[in-house]
Amino acid sequence: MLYEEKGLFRYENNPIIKPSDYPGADAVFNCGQTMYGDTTILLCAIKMKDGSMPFMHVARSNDGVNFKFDPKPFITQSKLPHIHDLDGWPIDPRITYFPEEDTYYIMRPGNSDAGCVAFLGKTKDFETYEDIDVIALPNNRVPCLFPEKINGMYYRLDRPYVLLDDPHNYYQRGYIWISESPNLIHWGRHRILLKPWAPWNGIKIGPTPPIKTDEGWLEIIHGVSSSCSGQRYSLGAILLDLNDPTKIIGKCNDYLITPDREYEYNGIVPNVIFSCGAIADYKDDRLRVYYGAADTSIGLATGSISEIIAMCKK
Ligand code: BMA
Repeated sequence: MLYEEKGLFRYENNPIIKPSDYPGADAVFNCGQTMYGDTTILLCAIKMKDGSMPFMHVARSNDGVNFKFDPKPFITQSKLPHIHDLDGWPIDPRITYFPEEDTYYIMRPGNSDAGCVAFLGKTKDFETYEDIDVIALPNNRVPCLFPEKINGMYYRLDRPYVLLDDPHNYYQRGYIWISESPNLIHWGRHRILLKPWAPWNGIKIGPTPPIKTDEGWLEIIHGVSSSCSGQRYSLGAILLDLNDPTKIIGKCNDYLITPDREYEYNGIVPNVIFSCGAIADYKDDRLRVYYGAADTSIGLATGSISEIIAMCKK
């Protein structure tokens, strides 16, 4: 193995979900993740071999490693007229459980010829899903919501991006931004929260739904680095002030995990470890991260919440 695991450690029987687990699937993309009671829920976009548009499917597990897909897709292309045409390639759902409203909000990018917008939707039971609205203009990717209001406002993180034209490469550059809203629909006071700062994330970085801890909001982020043979997606972490999440109070200088296994190197997009969230098992001081490996299968990596926080503060 070339690259040490530095805070997130792979489950020995990875990948835990493979395309062969869903009939006709070509790839299982990066998943949203949350607890629904005692059940671990993964929301996976599945690309079919017949080339049809990916839909999002709920996979459930009682032990966190053995998952079973629901028979019907959970999110399909939106039927709402103002969303439908923007909803061309449903992927990358980010789930935030909002206890105060007993609601799971789902933010996701909407890919279309108009660019990439951001959608908000919700569910209470992972049986029925309701689209709410378009909440960001192009190009905005990886939007995600904090799990509670802070000083009376909803907060979100996202990554607007610019397309760079380079004679040798085509890539996007993106920073993490933070904004606030009184009602989840109208967002403003946009601020840059963080720019890439280390070799493992030199091109762009992107957020996942923040996890509340006594020490601050823990954020698993992805970071992209580039070389003449392509891009590499790794995971890292940052820590935000609980009362003022526009303040960064810690960040890992190194990645927590970076591609290093055959199923992370080989697939639809090689060299990718990408996550749309993380699950905190507070009693066990454990963080579970279900990640997309090479945009083809799902792996699990776990780490200690307190150790990752300590790494952020170093
Ligand atoms: C990002 C997202 C991820 C994907 C990654 C690598 O922009 O689309 O879902 O894993 O690219 O392809």
